[in-house]
Amino acid sequence: MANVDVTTRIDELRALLHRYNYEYFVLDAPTVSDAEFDELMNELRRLEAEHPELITADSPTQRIGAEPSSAFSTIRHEIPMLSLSNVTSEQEVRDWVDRVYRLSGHQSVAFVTEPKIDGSAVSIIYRDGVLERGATRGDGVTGEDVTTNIKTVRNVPLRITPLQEEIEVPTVLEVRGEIYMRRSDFEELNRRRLDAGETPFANPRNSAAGSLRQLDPRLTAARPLRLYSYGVGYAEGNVPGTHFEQIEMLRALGFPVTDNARLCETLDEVWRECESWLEVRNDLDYEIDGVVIKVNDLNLQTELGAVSREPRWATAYKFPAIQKTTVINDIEINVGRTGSLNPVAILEPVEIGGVTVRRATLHNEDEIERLGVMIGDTVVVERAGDVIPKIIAVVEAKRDGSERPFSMPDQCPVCGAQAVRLEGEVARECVNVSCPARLREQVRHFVSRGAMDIEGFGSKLAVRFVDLGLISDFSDIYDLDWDQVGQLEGFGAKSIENLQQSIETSKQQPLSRLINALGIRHIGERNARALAHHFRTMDRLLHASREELELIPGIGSVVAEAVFDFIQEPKNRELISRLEQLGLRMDEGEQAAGRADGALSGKTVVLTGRLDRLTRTQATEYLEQAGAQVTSSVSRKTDLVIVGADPGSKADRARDLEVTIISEDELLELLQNDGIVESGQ
Ligand code: JCF
Repeated sequence: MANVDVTTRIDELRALLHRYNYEYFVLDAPTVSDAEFDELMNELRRLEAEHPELITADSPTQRIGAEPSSAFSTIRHEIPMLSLSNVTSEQEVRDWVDRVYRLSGHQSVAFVTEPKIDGSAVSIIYRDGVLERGATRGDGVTGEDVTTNIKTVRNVPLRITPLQEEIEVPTVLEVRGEIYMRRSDFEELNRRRLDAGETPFANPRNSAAGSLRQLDPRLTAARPLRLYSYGVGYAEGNVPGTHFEQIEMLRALGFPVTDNARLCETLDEVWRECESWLEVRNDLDYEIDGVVIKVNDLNLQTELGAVSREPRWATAYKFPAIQKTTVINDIEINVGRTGSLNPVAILEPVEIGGVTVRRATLHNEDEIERLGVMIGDTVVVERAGDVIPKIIAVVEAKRDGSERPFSMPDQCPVCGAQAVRLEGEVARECVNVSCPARLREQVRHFVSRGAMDIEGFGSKLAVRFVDLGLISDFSDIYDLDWDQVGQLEGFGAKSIENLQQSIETSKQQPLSRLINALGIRHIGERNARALAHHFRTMDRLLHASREELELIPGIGSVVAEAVFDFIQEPKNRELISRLEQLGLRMDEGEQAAGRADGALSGKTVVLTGRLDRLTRTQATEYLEQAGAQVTSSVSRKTDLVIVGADPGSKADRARDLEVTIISEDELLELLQNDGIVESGQ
C-alpha cells in the first residue's frame, strides 16, 4: 500500500472504530458484531505496527497497554471540584429551595434534577478535541493524574467527535463526571473473581473507585468501568449558559450523559422528582444514592457562589441510608416451617431508614462461611425498602481478638432431634416431622396478616396454643376448645368473644389467602395470587396436573412441582376437606378478578424502569383493575412489558424473548380506553 493510502485507511478505521465504540458503549445500541469490531481493530493494529510514525495518542489502539507506574502524580484543578451539601427530607429540600429564592431575590427559579450516580468523581480535560488529562477529584483542589486509566474506560472519547459537523468544539473543555460500574457488570465481575479464587468486591462503588486507582492500567482496562458526565468545568470557547444546555452540548459532542435530567419550574416538581427516584432506586442497573438539584442558570449559579467548598446553587437530596454498621451480639437458631435450621444474627439495635433493626437473617451455614462472620463482629447491615435486613459484610478492621466462631448445631434446638444437611440442600433440617417448632411456625404463618389475617391472633398466641396442645393442625383453629381457652390466664369473656369473631370473619378470606396460609413450599403471597387467579376454586386447584401448573404465568417448574406434591399428599387433602367442612370459603370470588373484556384482561404484565406519570403502586392497581396480572420477571409467559426510563435488564430480556414492549403513555392510553383511568391523567 502506498503511504497516502495507508494514512487514508488508518483514518477510516479510526473513524469506524470510534463510531462502533460510541454506539456500543454510549448509546447501548451496537450495529456491528464483536467479531467485525475485532477484525477492524486488528487491521488498525497491524497498519500501526508497520507504520509506528502514524500512531497518535487518541487512536483506538491506545486505550490499553500503557506500562504500570509506581505512583500517580498530583495535579491541581483549574477550578475546584466542589462537593455537594446534603438534604435528607422533604422539609430540608423545601428549606433549601426557599433559601435560593431568598438569596437570589427571585420568586421563581428554574432547577434541574438528575439522579446522583454513586461512583468516583473525575475531571477529564480535552485540548483541541483530544483527551489530554484525566484526574480524580481528590480533595477537590488537588487530585491524582489517572490519565492512562481513564483512557481505558470504553465510553470515554479519546477524541471529541461531534454528532453533527456544525457543532463547535471548545478549544479547552474540562468534562466532569463520575466513573461507575453497572450492577450487572459488577455482579459478572464478582462471579469471575470468585471463580478465580479472588475476594469479591463489596459494592459497585468501591469496585469502581478501586479500579480507577490501579497503578497498572491493564488492570483498570479489565474492569467494566463507565463514565457518566454531568457537567463542564473549565472551558475556553463557547459554552452554553444553562446547566441543561451544557448537558445537551456534552451529548452532542459524543459524551455519555443522563437521559434523566429534568427541568423543574416549581418546588413541588423538584420534590416529586426526588420521590420518584427513591421509589425506583432498587430497580435500576446502576446505583444511585440521591438526586442532584441544581439552579439551571449559570449566571445565577455564579451569583449565589459557594461557602466552604459547597456551592449554594446545588445540593443533593440523599436517600435514607440503607446500610449501617453494628455488632453481632449472638447467633441464634430459628427452626422454620419446613424444619430448616436458620441462623439469625442478634444485633446491637440500630436504626436504618426509620426502623430499628435487631435481627438479621444469616440464611444458612454456607452464608456464614462466605461472610466469615463471628459472634462479636462489627458488620454492615442493609435494609432496602421493605426487604428483610441482611448482613452485607464483616468489618474486619474492627476485630480485637475477642470474637468467637460459630458452628451450626447438629441437633434441633427445639426438640433435640438430629439436624442433618441432605445432599444438594443448603439448609440443615430437623429430622422430626412433628417437631413442635414446625407447627408453631406454620400456625404463626397461617394466622398472620398476609395470610388468613386473624385479628388478635398474634405470634405469641399461636405459639402458646401450639405448646399447650390446643392446636395440632390448622383445622383446630376453627374448632378450638373454648372452655379450655377460658381457663387460661388473660382470657376474659370479652377477649374470647373478640377472638371468636375474628376467627369467624377469617373464614371468608379469599382462596389466594388460604393458599398462602397453607404454607406450601415456594408459595408466598404473589404465587398464591397467581394460583387463585388461575383456578378460582380450591376444587379446581386440587385437580390440577403438573403440566397445567407449569403453564401459569409467574409459576416456574420448581414451584409447580412443589404445589403438585402438596396437592397429591392425602394428609393435605384431608386437612383441606376438614377446613371446608368447618365453613371456610374455598374460592376467589369475582372482585379481585378485574375486567374480563378489556385489552389488558388476562394479560401477564411486567413493569420496569421509572414511570413518570404513575407511581409503581398506582400502575399495578390499575393493571389489576383492567384484569391484568403483574409479575416481577420477564419470561416466555409474559405478554407485555411496560418500559419506563432507565429500564435495565428486564427490557433487554423482553427484547430477547420478543415480548411486546409498550411505553407508559401507551399504557395510559390502554387504561383510558378501558375506562380505568380518566383521560387527561
Ligand atoms: O451524579 C453525580 N454523582 C453527580 C455529582 C452529579 C452532579 O451533577 C454533580 C455531582 C457533584 C457535584 N454536580 C456537582 C456540582
